[in-house]
Amino acid sequence: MSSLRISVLAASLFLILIPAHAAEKKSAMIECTPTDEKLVFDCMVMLTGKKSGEVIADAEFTVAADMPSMPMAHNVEPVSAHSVGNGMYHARITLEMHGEWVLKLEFTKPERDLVVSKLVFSKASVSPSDGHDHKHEHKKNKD
Ligand SMILES: [Cu+2]
Repeated sequence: MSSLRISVLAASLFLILIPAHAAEKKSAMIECTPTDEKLVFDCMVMLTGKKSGEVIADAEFTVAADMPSMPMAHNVEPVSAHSVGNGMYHARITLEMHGEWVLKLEFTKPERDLVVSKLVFSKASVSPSDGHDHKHEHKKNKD
C-alpha cells in the first residue's frame, strides 16, 4: 500500500515539475563571419522551435567553442550572446586557431538546454562541417 502511495506522490511531483508546455527542441541557424581581427568571428544565431518554426526571442545563452579533434587542448572562454530581436542573437567569439570547431550554445532561458553545431573556421570564411575529419594542423605545412 505504501509503495502505491509513494508512486502516486512521485507522479504528482513529476507533473508539478513539468513546465506548462514542455520545452520544444530548438533549431539554431548559426552564421559566422570573419572579422578584421585575427581569429575573431562574428556569429549570428537564429533560434526557432524545431517543430513550430516559431522564433524564440526570450533566450539567454552563452557560446563556447571546442575542437573535436583535440579535446582539452583549447580553452576558449564562453561568451554571452546578445539578443538583437526577432529570435536573432549575436556573439563575437575568439578562437585559438583555424579549423573545425564545435560551438556549444548553453541555454539558461527559456530553459536549460544545450545545442551544438560544428563549423569549419578559416581565415576567409566559415562553413558548415561536412562531418568528415579535417586535418588538424598545429604545425606549419611543409612546401
Ligand atoms: Cu587545435
